Amino acid sequence: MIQIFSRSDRDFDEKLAVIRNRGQSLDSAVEKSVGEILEDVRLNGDEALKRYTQKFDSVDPETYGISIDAGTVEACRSEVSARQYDALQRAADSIRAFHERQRRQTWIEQDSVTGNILGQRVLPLDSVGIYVPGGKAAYPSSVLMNAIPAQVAGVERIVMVVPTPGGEVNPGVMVAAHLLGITEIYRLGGAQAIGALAYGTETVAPVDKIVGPGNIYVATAKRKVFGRVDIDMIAGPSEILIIADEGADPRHVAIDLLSQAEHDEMASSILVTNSSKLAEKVSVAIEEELALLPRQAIARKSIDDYGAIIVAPDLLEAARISNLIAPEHLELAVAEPFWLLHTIKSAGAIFMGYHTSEAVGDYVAGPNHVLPTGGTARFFSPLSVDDFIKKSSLIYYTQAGLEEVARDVEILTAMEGLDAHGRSVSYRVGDGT
Ligand code: HSO
Ligand code: ZN
Repeated sequence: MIQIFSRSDRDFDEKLAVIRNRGQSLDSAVEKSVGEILEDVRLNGDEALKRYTQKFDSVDPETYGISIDAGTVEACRSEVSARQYDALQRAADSIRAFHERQRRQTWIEQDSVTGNILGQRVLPLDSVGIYVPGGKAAYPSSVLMNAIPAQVAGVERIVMVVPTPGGEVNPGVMVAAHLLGITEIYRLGGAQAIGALAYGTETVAPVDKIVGPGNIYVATAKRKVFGRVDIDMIAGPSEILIIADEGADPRHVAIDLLSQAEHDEMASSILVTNSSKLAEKVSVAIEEELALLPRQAIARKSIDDYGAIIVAPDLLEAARISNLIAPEHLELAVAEPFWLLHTIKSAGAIFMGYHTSEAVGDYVAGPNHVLPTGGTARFFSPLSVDDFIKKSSLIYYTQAGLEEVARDVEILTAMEGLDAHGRSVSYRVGDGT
């Protein structure tokens, strides 16, 4: 059963801390083995990749090779129905349309008095690697969400790595890649895949940035190669928080909570409501709905360990609790969601009104479903086109412009004892001796 508690409970803070701190322990054994794998890949390239892929994924390198060729990808088309393909295509179109709005422009401005020019140039990264998990979290929708913003940014080389346990490819993932025109795909997973993308091997040329979710080995490897390459955020266990008033349908709320719980045993699903009647009804509906789910075991564990219904005195207090958690997904299932929105400070994506289930955002609405987890919405944002660009500052000074600032530069350089800095300006304005 999901636990129900109240804002006024004496142990409220402790109960919330269990949810907020889940999945934060660092595992030194994982750290060590990831470090060794990365070093091995850096030194031994393809040979190390083949060894690890055989060991962890049972893929015989002689039979399969490291690359997934066009023929294999093409063959997956027949395993995906026309309806599935069309739905993926429509999702891709709306994701692209949304991300088009995020594009940033280069700007450049000239001062009308001095003639100085200042600006900021925006260029796409040259190359990006997308990690796609194998196993239970292999989602075609995540291929779209990771790759489309990179394409909109103008990234030329998008590489996909995906583990293929036993040599089996995931047709949905392959078709999503095919639909986007991604052709450079490798059968690689785990820390070795991250090593290949960061350092490069004989077969895999290195990339500038690695994005995409993965297990603890992948997350640890991404953290370790950060600095040599860029990475997106480190994905942790995900969460949904729903603020609902007495007008919300308890069954809708229950199913939405379960839609996050079925992802992962470590996922957290929280309802905060000002109605104790709703709290009771949702708790009952969760049990009924749980019984219907194929992924019942995962969802049950998530609900029992990290699920909660919190009864708050009013919606403003509910918003305060939500801000403490800074959830990845926040639903405002209330009569006036746009009014409540003003009280929300931190949340990855905000789903408003009684009709907006998180699932529409996971798939078809257009905004990205790669969102900050584990309270990091306090400072991280959803994956976006911004993640795939770099900016350069542009500075052009005229003689008159330089004369105007020369004195200040001289004073500041003297303050820091950096004479060559000072003289680089003095000489140009004729003060040099
Ligand atoms: N809700 C997930 C994304 C996803 N849902 C993919 C379905 N497929 C992110 O927490
Ligand atoms: Zn989801």
